Amino acid sequence: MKIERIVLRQLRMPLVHFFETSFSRTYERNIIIVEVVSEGVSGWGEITAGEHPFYNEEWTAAAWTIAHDYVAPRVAGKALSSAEDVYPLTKHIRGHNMARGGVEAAVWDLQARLHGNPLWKEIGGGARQEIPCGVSIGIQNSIEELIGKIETELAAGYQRIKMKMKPGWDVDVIRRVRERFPKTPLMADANSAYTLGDAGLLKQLDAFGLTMIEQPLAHDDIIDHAELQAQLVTPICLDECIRTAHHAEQAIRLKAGRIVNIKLGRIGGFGEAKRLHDVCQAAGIPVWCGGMLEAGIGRAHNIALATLPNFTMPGDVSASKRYWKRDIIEPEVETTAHGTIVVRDEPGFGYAIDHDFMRHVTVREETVSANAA
Ligand code: OSB
Ligand code: MG
Repeated sequence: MKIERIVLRQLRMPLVHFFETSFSRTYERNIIIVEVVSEGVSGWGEITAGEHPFYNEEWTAAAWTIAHDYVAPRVAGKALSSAEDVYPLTKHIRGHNMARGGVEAAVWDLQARLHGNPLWKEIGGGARQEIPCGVSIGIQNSIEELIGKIETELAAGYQRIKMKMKPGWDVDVIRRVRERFPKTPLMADANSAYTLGDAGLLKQLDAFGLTMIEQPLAHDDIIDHAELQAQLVTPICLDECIRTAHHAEQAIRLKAGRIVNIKLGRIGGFGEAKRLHDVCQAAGIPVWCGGMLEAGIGRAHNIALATLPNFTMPGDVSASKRYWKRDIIEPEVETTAHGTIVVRDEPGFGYAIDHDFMRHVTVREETVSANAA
């Protein structure tokens, strides 16, 4: 598989509703799409970095530079024996897993198409034909609005509700939601907004029977999470602080959490995501697939990932229409009335790209070609 060229496109797509986390409010996404070409076939990936370096160190503008100046030149022109080769080829770029992972995932999609396989089969998935779905609901302007949104999503069939939390939008909000929805599987995601000094406040959440609390402490911390987990009944789920399979080994050794959120971009692509999946499975730690407000290509990649066997909990991957008036794929990602997404069997990521619409939302495009020399 010789990679002849890599095309980067930056898309600008407004969200149907703002999405607020403990670190910022997003109205519009600036997403980088990666196209890798070999033998006249294109594979597609999505770089999942946010617009600002607040979730992790990556953001659109920097991810473009890293992908264009560092990742693409290390992959273009290479004769790869497998998509597995991409992760080691770019490993000496420190951090920037999303920029690396967007290119890596595109090469997996290309390999699947060259083999005539659906992506889920190419990565060794296929443990389920339907993936269970939850939703992630951002911080709202009022508790009433949050409750209204939860009602809508439960009526649509989603299997669990994740609420974003931050200091000032935590115990009282979650108590109200639990009172209104006594039986619903609920969880909360703090995106690193607390410290160990807040253990007393976080312990109050044990009263609400949450399925888990996600990344309460610093984005790069494992040790304090272990101390907090020892004090909590509620399981901790780790997101930001797990960037490699090795981090998960360390977190498991220290008992820093009982569940792991796997995000394809945060972990640098399918190769390391599979290794992370396997480390967790061997330790009896369930995983689920997180999201980064992806457009259709990233969404479809998440669906493929969530067919690996240890993705036993509902993830954050949900219908396109929750984010976009119009998605860049056809059909859009849709959910069943029982809150699942049916996995598709077409080669590659399983959906068609709406090229006209993608062109319409493209604000920047550059090609990195294999150097003839
Ligand atoms: O922490 O899981 C997170 C969105 C942006 C940044 C971080 C996170 C999220 C989500 C949304 O929770 C997941 C989604 O619906 O795509
Ligand atoms: Mg999270």
